[in-house]
Amino acid sequence: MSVRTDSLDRFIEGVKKRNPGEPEFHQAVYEVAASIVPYIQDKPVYQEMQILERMAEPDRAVIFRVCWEDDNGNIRVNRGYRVQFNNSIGPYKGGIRFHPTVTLSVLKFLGFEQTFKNSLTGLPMGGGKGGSDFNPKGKSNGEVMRFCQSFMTELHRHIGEDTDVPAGDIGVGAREIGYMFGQYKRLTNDFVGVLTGKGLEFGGSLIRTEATGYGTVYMLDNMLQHAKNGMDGKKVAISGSGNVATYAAEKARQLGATVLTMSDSSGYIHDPNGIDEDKLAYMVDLKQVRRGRIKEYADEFGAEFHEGRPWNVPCDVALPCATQNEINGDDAAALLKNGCMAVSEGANMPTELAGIHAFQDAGILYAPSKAANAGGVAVSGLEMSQNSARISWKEDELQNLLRNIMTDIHDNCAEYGTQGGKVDYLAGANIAGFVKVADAMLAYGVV
Ligand code: NDP
Ligand code: 2IT
Repeated sequence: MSVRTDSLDRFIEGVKKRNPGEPEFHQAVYEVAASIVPYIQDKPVYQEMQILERMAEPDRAVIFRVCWEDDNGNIRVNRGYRVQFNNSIGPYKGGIRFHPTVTLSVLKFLGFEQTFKNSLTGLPMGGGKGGSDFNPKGKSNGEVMRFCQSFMTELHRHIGEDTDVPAGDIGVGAREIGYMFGQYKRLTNDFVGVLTGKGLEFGGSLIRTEATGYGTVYMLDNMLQHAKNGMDGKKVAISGSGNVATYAAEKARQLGATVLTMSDSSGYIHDPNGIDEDKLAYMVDLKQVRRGRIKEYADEFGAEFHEGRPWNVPCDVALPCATQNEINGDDAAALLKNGCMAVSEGANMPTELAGIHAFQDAGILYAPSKAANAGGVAVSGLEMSQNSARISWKEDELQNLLRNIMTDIHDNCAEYGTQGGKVDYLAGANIAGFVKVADAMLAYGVV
């Protein structure tokens, strides 16, 4: 045990030294290394070939200036990034985030996580992530379009259907993907599947919009079934009210659960009667179309609105679907005290280490993001296949593929993570994701 702790500490010290001032990246690497260092203890080839050390180093990170003009004629300057983390098992693949909190550290954590997640899907995709500190809130359509065009004017040199295929993430949805795809096509004169999450008219895939949220609930359902339990009658607390939260809420309700909460960056609503189909449609119009604040939901339906996060609301299941580090140790303690028995992470790295330890110590079902939210990128992978073949698959085929991929991910995590009759889904996801990438890297020699 102490040998393992020593080598984990040494490894993390090295990562911190080489990547100063990048706390989110350190956190993500620690979370993975805590599973992988013990796993490779008796597998010297991974150690001799420095596989984990190489996996913690991105292939490259491109950083660029993005200039654009606002509606008042002012020149604005933002910073753009693309972190191409690892392409051992396929082209770099991962979303683009537009949010004022975007830094190199945030995108490196996301790109690192994406490499393991994409490996778990079983599809040939490497890991990458990009974005900008641009804040889309309060911007006009014209401003968002001009920003997206300027962003793509630089990004297009670095991506390609067989090189790097970005998609959406926080602040980047169908509208932004449309503007970026239009600019890529205009610059290169190529109509190819260089982005996923496209509109259905120009190469998008059915169910890509729903896939992340649905997949998060399928992962939950699979864990519950594995534990001889089920979704029916479960009370669910969800954070976020964007793409992932919306379709997690929809699928949870379809499988018989009651969704009590949703949130945005201003606070959360608590609806004890449950967010039904009509109320969810109202939420979509409020948050995705009108881009308003969530308190309006509470005013419309007589629900409660509170500032802060929803984790003090008693629930059986928590689905964090907003952003990173939104469940700290105290939030986890509050969830456990109120009887929460399962967590499935729609957002990337939403639980701080103290929260993860609390869930693990309590022995509840805990699906880490790299497994639980992999449905989105999995359907992105299917969009790439459809684009390459220049065909569109039917909805029921895609629904089945998504369901089956999530079941395979569950079973793979359970296979690698079962110890003493209990499944450690975090260790299982980390190890299952690692092995495929690591073995590909071994095959390539020292590169
Ligand atoms: P959206 O932009 O559609 O929605 C984000 C939601 O989270 C909004 O409700 C937003 O509130 C809230 N939010 C964002 N930042 C914060 C913050 N700092 N504090 C509190 N609330 C915040 O993004 P997505 O739904 O696409 O992404 C949500 C999470 O899921 C992210 O972690 C993302 O990386 C992850 N993810 C997304 C995938 C996808 O396919 N889109 C795939 C896999 C993971 P407000 O409206 O006030 O900004
Ligand atoms: O975090 C993620 O997996 C995403 N934002 C989706 C990435 C993708 O390429 O579909």
